[in-house]
Amino acid sequence: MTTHIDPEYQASAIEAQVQQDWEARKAFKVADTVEGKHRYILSMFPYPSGKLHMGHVRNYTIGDVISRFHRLKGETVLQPMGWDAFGLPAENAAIAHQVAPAKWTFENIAYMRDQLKKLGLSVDWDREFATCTPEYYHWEQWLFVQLYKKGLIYRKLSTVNWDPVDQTVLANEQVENGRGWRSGALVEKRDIPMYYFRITDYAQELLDDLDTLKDGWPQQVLTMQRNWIGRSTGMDITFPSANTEVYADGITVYTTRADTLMGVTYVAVAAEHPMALKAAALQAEAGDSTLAAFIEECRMGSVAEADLATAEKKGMATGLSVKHPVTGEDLPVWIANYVLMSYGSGAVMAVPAHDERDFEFANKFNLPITQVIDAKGADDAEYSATEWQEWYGSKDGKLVNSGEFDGLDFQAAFDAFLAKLEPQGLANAKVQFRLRDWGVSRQRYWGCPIPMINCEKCGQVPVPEDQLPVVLPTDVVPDGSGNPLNKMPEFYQTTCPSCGGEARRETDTLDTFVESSWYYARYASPDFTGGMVKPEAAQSWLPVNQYIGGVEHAILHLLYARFFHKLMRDEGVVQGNEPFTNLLTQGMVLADTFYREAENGKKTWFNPADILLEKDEKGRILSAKYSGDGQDVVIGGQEKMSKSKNNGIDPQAIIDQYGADTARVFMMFAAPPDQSLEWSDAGVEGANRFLKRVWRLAAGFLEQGNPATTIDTANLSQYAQDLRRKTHETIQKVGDDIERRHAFNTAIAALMELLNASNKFEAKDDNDIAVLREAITTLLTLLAPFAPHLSQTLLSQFGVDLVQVTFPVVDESALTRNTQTIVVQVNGKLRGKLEVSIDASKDELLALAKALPEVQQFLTGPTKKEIVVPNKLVNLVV
Ligand code: ANZ
Ligand code: ZN
Repeated sequence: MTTHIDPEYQASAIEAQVQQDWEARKAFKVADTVEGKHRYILSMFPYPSGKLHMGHVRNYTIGDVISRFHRLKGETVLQPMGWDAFGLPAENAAIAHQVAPAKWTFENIAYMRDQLKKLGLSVDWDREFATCTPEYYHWEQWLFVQLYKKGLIYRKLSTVNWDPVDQTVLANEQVENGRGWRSGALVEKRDIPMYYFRITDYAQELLDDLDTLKDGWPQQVLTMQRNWIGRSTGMDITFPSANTEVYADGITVYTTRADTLMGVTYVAVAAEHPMALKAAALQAEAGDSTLAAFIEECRMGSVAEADLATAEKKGMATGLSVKHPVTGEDLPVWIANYVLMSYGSGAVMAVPAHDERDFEFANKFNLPITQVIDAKGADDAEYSATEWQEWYGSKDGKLVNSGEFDGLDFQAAFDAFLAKLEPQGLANAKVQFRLRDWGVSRQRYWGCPIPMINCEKCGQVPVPEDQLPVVLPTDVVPDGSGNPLNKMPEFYQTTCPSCGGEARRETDTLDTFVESSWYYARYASPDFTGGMVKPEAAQSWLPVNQYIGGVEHAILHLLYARFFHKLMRDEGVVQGNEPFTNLLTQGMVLADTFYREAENGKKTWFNPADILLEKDEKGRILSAKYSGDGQDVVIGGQEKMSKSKNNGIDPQAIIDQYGADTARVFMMFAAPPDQSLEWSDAGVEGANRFLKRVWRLAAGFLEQGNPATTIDTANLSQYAQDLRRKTHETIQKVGDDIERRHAFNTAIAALMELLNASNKFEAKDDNDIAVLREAITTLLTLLAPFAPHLSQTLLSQFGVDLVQVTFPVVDESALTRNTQTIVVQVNGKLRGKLEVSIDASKDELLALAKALPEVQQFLTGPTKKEIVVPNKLVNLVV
């Protein structure tokens, strides 16, 4: 092995070469079926927005480090990559630049694929797919049809958030403060027919199975899922009508606080509630449209729950009344904007003394407030009918002002009211979920066509399986005026599969969360033409062993993917109950912010790349100047990299300047993966210096020839033993840090120590050379998951092929120390150190300590006390 090796590290040259080698050898290709130890590692796939950002780089580096580690461990690892390719940005780009969303998307994919390859990911690129291809969404449509036939998908006229600018329905979480998340337009309400997935049928199972994930998922994510599903046990209680001549039914409410029943002072209904509509109709007959106008007003604005809770309370009395189910007393019925039609029964029994929203409402409209729970938070805190206290809402208290029920606690009161009202048909216990069915229809072009046909005679008819996929035309440039499919008879004109008559194809497309709910399964056999997943492939690869992604997907994406796994299981497509055994949620990437503030308070943000920093000798920042004009800017502190603060750092620039290995090592070293990572130029330079030193060590060793490879362990010098021990301790630590703790930062720190120890080592004979060789090749192998290009290049000079090599094995005998370091103190002050045999006796230690010249000079008289702490220190008191 006398190939010449560059004495200095040249990242760009070696990275391109190594990547070509992987590609030529298909180094990371796996088969659809696998035997032996294997593992499926998946990082959340990217939306092809145009170019990679730092969050992507972090996400994919973490996944790659884990993948490469397990591959070193001799396992067959599937690490795939693909594209979440449908969605709004492509349409918005189309509107802005008159380019077809398909073209825009595929161009972005080509560019980003190249960027990902330059990162050096050990991905099986033969499995790549984009979700916007008919080969993929064909099977999504197939599942849709199966679920529709089973009744797990239904169509319902529903009130939705309508964004008048983006011309689309928004999910509740896309509404922020009553405005569309993208357009900022005031959201309106509309009634349109939509398809729904009956996810509520799976609510209990989605909740229960979280327990099976408790060892593999972050606690915080499990809690967020639990809260989102929101199981509550409560009671349905009926308040009979007091105006049976006009409204027979009475009002049924759902409550989780049946204990407060005697404190009900009015009943509130949603604007869409039948009683509200009846009252408006009665009034209209009398020529008054006040209620109707109010109902209309409530219909505008957001249906997002969070917004409703905080929005200004609006209300109007209906003029109708109901009877209290226990006392028979008349209670007024109000329309209130804080009551949701879609939750419970769209009506609440209002208990202003113990519910904050009712309290606010009652105070605003002068409705009575009756305290019925004595739940003092502070010992002598008094109930106030004008100012809300946190503890009013507490369940821990006894009933008061409740007649025969006084003194009961929450559970006893619940049981007592149920016992009284259930026989009269006025109450029953009920489990309720906060989770609602998932509306998936989008009035958008760039999405998966919903495989349904609307026939005037037959209604909604699923597209027959042999006519799937319904292909989305790709040469369309939307102009912003609604869904272009509605203007394309060649798309929507069809015949009814049922009666053969003229019919119209559904032009709505699916929520893009549908594609990302099952892509993980498709990767197991991405080319399969017979179904969603090839059975043997699903058997081999699923579930995903390790899933990695941002915590921003902790609720919806993960819930939908878990739901889909169960749907596919019940369809016989996959086995097992959960798609992702282990989940790692990576932290955010932060960077410094810099700005100037105009007189009117408007801030202009400057990108960190355009800022010149002046620092003192300790590295503290003294001032920051914009390179464009040399004038000062304000330092705004570290924030999440984002467009709004203009503090994004382009990963491409880092890769171009230092190479991918440096970017990877920096990212993994700067913080544990689940914590936020502060971007720093100094950190990047530090990572680069580390790699340069590794290179110099290895290149220097090779340059000297140094052929010896066999270690004669029986005849090692003390310092050679020390280096061997360091080598094997590092193997143990790095293995444990990566596999068990995902503590990549401390693994790299251990590698830095091994580098230092190797650098200090002076080989004096062949045995020493062999020990140093072992240290260097071990360092390179352990470094390979982080800096694979550098490792592969150097290892090949040692005759080792990274693609073939396995993780080094710890030699337990190398770990045992046969010497120990003993600190010697005189009167508690450090005066010397001993390097002695591990089995030195107490007397030997004392004798050796006293014999040290640097100690002797302080032993001015006979010792009064001699303290020996085994394996640690000797303290001589004079
Ligand atoms: C009386 C009561 C007294 C309530 C009290 C709360 C506190 P969770 O736990 O989230 O399921 N509610 C019921 N249906 C509603 C709707 N359609 N829109 C708005 N609010 C609704 O919430 C259940 C509680 O939310 C119910 O318990 C009801 O108010 C309200 F001191 O009933 B409660
Ligand atoms: Zn028909």
